[in-house]
This record gives sequence, C-alpha cells and structure tokens, in this order.
Amino acid sequence: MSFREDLYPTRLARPMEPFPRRDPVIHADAAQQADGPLNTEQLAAFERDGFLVLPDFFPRHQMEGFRRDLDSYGQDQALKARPEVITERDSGQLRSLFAVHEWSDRFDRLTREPRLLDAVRQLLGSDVYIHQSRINLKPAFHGRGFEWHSDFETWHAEDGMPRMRCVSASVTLTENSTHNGPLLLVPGSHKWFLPTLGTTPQRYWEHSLKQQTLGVPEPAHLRRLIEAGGIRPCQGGPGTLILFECNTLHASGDNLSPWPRSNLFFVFNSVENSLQAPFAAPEPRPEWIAARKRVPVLEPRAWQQQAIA
Ligand code: 6CS
Ligand code: FE
Repeated sequence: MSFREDLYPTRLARPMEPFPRRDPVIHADAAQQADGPLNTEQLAAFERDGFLVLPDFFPRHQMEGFRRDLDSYGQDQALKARPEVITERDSGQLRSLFAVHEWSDRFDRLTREPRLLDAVRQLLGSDVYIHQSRINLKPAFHGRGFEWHSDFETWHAEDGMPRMRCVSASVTLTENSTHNGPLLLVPGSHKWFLPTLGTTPQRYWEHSLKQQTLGVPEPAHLRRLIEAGGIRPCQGGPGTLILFECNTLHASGDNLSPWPRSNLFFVFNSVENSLQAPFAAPEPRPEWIAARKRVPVLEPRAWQQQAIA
C-alpha cells in the first residue's frame, strides 16, 4: 500500500494537542478576491472569524416556496423510508433531508445563484461542486441540537477530504432567534485543527447524523477556543445567508420553542480538493452524504438570464 500523507490526523488512540491549520483560509489570489460581491471588510471578517452572516441575502418571500415544500415533505410517509431522510432519535420527527439539490429544482437553482457562486469563488479561488446538501428542519418543541464539531474533521476522517478548501452556505428558511436553537459559531476556531480520540465504526453515519458522539472535540480544547473567541449565535430572518469555513467549530441547541428553525445547507468544495479514501474510517460514506461523482457547479453566467422563482 502506497504511503499517503495525512495533514490532519484524527480519531486517534492517544490524545494529540490542537495545532494550527495547514491550509490558507482564503485560497483565492488578489485578482480573484477583487472579483465578486464580498468587499474587503467582509473578506477580512471571514479570514478572521471563519464565517460571515449576510442578512436578507435572499428575498424573504423567496423562502416561502421552500417552507411549502417542507410542509409537503412532512406529509409524505414514503419519503421517510428514503436513506437520505434522517428522523429525530426520540420523537421520530424529520431532522434532516440530504442531497436535496438532486431532487428539488428549487433547491438546485438556489445553489447556483450567481452572487453566491461568485462569493464562494472569492474564497476558494477555483470552480466548485456540491459536496453535500441538506435541510435541517429542527421542528418546534422536538428539534434536537447538534454537538460541537468541525465539519472538516468528519469530512476528512470519513469522506477523505484532503485539505481545508471548502465552504458551507446556510440559508435560513425561518426566523432564527435565541429561542429556537440557532447555529452557534466560535469566531477564530477555524484556525486550529482539534484531533479527536476514538475509532470510527462501520456505517457510523447511521448514528452520527442523529447524534454525533465521535469526532467531537475534547472539552479542554473546546474550552480554550471558546474562551478565546466566544460564541456567536447566528440570528436573522428568512433569507439570511451564513457562509462558514469547513473547519469553524459550530453547534446548536434543542428547539423547545413553538417555532421551527429550518435552514438549508449546501457545501461547496473546490474541484482541486476532491475526496480520496477516508483518512480514518473503514469505508466511504454514501454518495448522498459525500458526492464523489463531482460535477462543477455551472458557470454563474449560465444562470443570470434565469431569475430565481
Ligand atoms: O457528517 C456530516 O457530514 C454532517 N454532520 C454534521 C454534524 N455537520 C455536517 C454534516 O451535516
Ligand atoms: Fe456541522
């Protein structure tokens, strides 16, 4: 078996101290950074914090169509049988729907919004493709939270993503407030890689997508980063865009309120950062979680003539 360098060892038998990331945060060169909707202050904020919150990036009325779709998904019993549909571990209510861009034209078109693609290219400096898409529904009263984690740690260990050259876009479909379990981000945490302990079992995704217990940071490491950077709840009305770097620590609490917290997520990976074999898992995860038949997202210009409905 040929030797493969692993820049981000994790899922270890013995503890390992956090170390500085071995990739730039913004991969685009100066010319690419100047060619897009993000201004220099926004680029500097993404570099510093590891995320950007852009209120009203999409018109609020445009999110109504997604909410209507969600209502119909909730009524579709056959849908719940699909592997891409994850239910809450206790209430059985819908928790996440994966690979939505493959079966919802409305969702697919949103991922190709020219301003969004141009912003992502200002950060990643290359063509991109969708590594993963999902809707996290977090229903009223019963929506369960997500433990603290770095997405990159999972995507490196279980999907074989080699480098940190990937950005998540989250779009709020409903009001995200302090009451209904908003996304919590730790500013500056993206600059450190936190190796985790443990061994990834077979088909771990059948558990982790309901409750992640492996690949989560050691409390002492987590405390150090939170005491340095604080915790930023991402609040805003429908249509808010949150861009967060693949290694930015995040979590969210349970939703005990009467109001759902439904967010779209789609993950743009650089075409220069294609998935390899998992770095710390017995087998690759299914295509609906981690795309391997990657298709670069269409040129934005191909979509400027088609308004987003
Ligand atoms: O395992 C994953 O890919 C998923 N898990 C979490 C907690 N966030 C990213 C992604 O949806
Ligand atoms: Fe995550």
